[in-house]
Order: sequence, then structure tokens, then C-alpha cells
Amino acid sequence: MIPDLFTNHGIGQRESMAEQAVILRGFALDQTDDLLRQIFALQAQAPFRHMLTPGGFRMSVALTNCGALGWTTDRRGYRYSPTDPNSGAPWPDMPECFRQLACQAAEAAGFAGFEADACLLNRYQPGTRLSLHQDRNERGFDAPVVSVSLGMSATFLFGGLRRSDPARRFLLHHGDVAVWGGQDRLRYHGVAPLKGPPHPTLGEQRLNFTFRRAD
Ligand code: MD3
Ligand code: FE
Repeated sequence: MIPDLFTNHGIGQRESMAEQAVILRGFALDQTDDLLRQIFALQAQAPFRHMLTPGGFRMSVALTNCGALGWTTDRRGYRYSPTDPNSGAPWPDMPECFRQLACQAAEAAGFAGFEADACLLNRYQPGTRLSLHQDRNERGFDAPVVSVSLGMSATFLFGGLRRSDPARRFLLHHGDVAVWGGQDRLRYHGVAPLKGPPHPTLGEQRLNFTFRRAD
């Protein structure tokens, strides 16, 4: 059987996580072919790689970027950089379909006029996790962050403004888009170790890309 035809994760519904944080179920579903084509082209120029944290740990998430600025980490710290540290070349351009999707999702969530200058792509394989953190390497926090999930479903951990605040769990599925801004922009969040059935088209992986205004 083709599992996608028998799976309904609430496509078209909005699931509120907090005042200014929402999951738009299936918002990117009709564009996944285009998005995946662009990701395959992108990773030929700037391959997914495991970076080191300032503490010296290898991240289990593999990442790459597109757009004017890309998020990086090494022993010297976390920062946005206009170039890929592996090649010294600028990050690949942000594909037009990425830019449009981010802008449309932000608008649907109440943040009109969002223009991302950075897109971070994360690749998860079974066991890959992302521990609780805040996204705060951007210059300002006025703009929202938009995140698109493709492939295997993952448990997203959604906490509060302090690391010790309890975290709620939300499942993010293929084609879901999450948008958060305003008072919820600095919430702690993470992803539980990836597990579960492989995705019908992407196999044993999950791709997540987040759009931000970094500068
Ligand atoms: C944060 N990525 O790259 S994005 C990251 O699935 C990152 O790869 C995760 O955290 C991933 O920095 C999660 C999804 C997300 C959704 C809603 C949020 C992050 C959020 C609400 C508040 C704060
Ligand atoms: Fe984050």
C-alpha cells in the first residue's frame, strides 16, 4: 500500500502551540516535489555536514544553508556567515520557491512582509536529535522564524522562555510548516531522537529547513 494515501495528519488545519506559534498542517504538501528538487541541487553545491559545537561535540544533525547568510558552528562559536566554511564559497542562492513559501506561510500565520535572508537545512536520520535551545544568533528578534518539515515525522519539543520550563510535544509531519514569532520567538525548543517508519519517498530521513531574518 502507499501509506501517504491512507494518512491524514490534519491537512489544512492550523494547530496553535502558543499565542504566536502555529503549525500549518500540510501547508507545503503541494510543493514538495519542487522543494526536494531544489534541495538535491543545493546539496551538490554545499553538502550536508556534521559541525562541531563550541564545546567540541559533533552535532548529530547534519546541516547546510542557502541564502545570503548561513548558520554555522565550530570551536570558536555559533554565528551566521556569508560563506560555506568547507569551500570558502558563498552559500547557494535561496531558490525562489523557498522564498515564496516562507513569505506565504509567515503571512498565513499573521506575519505579513517576511523576507528571509537565511535558510538553514537540517537532516535527521534515525537516532538524530536536537537538544533544547533558543534561536538567538540573529541580529534582531522582530521577524518570525518559518520551518518546513519533509520526510519522516518527528517529535518537536516546545518549551518556555527558561530552559527548565516544561516542554510540550508536537508531532511534525511531511509537508507541515511551523511559524513562530513575537513573544514566542525565543522559546526553548528541540527535537526528540528520530524514530518510526521510513517515509514512503524520502526513506529513513527527515529534512527540516528554517527561514530566518539573520541580519
Ligand atoms: C522554536 N530546528 O534549526 S524548527 C533549528 O526541526 C531548529 O530541525 C528544529 O530548532 C528542526 O534551530 C525545529 C521548528 C520550530 C517550530 C516551532 C518553534 C522551532 C520553534 C516555536 C518556538 C521556538
Ligand atoms: Fe532552533
